[in-house]
Amino acid sequence: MMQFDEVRQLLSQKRKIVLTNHNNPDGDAMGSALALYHFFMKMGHEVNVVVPTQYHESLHWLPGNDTVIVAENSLQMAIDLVNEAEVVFSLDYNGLDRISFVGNAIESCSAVKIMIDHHLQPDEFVDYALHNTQSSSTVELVYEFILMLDQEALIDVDIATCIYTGLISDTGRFKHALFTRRPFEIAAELYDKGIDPGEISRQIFDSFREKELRFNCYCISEKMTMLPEQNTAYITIEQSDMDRFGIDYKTFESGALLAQGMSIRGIKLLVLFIERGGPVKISFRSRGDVNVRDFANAHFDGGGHKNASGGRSNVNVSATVERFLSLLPELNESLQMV
Ligand SMILES: [Mn+2]
Repeated sequence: MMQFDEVRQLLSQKRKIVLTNHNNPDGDAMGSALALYHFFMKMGHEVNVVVPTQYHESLHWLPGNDTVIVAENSLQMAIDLVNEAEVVFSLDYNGLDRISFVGNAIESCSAVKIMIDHHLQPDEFVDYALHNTQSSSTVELVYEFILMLDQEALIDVDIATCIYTGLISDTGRFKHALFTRRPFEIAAELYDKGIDPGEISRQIFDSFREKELRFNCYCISEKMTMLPEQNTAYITIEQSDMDRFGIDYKTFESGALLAQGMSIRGIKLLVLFIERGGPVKISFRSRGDVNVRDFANAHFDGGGHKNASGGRSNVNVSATVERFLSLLPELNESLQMV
């Protein structure tokens, strides 16, 4: 592992930098990449943002979005950029299995690799890691990274806007992932840089297309099963459901639907099963001591955070639900706690 002084030294000369984030990047992943894009450009580096897959259009307004290279659309260009890079950043992910398309290139390239991330159990594929699971978001650590380089003065309204986007995305507008006071302090600093918090919040959270809102409401109304004894609900979505509403599974952003489900009074666990091409994708949200990271990790080839995790299953949706229901008693004790 490198020391931070070596990182500082490395970045004191003009470098070819590639910023990467995870599959189906969310507000934190895109906010981290684009904040650092603007920051390193201002430092005088040659910078490219390479993301593995497409992402939701509610993030397309972010400053710098035009420069983003989507590997699934421009694979050779993405791989060439990684291979030519002198420094590669891994943002908001800590395992190469989180980045299809460019994972192999990142593993084998000769660049210095730097991880900035807040997920549990990082793999060891980088030369330097700024990693803290107590951080609300990766952008929080991006902000700290800029401070560590003594470059706070370079943070302008574009950089601040990208950081604030990640902050409100991962905390659900300061509702969760708050282990410290730091997110509030950073938000105040960003406010002083001239961001428009109301407008950013609207862009991220109030940007449904009609069909998306109708689809989410349909899922809650028709596709959600309550298990009142377990304070649990689950939602199943099959390809035909998405087709009916013209929803593309590749860019479907399930965060809002999960948040709606978790707004039921007394709910402790919400599980979303989505058929999307290959394996069934599973998302878990929980409250309090219901540890969905360990549960996803033990049974569904997944992981994440204690109260927000994901996994997958190679059998169809109904067989996956059967399996989930047979395993649910494992969580009974924490589900019954008041
Ligand atoms: Mn994140």
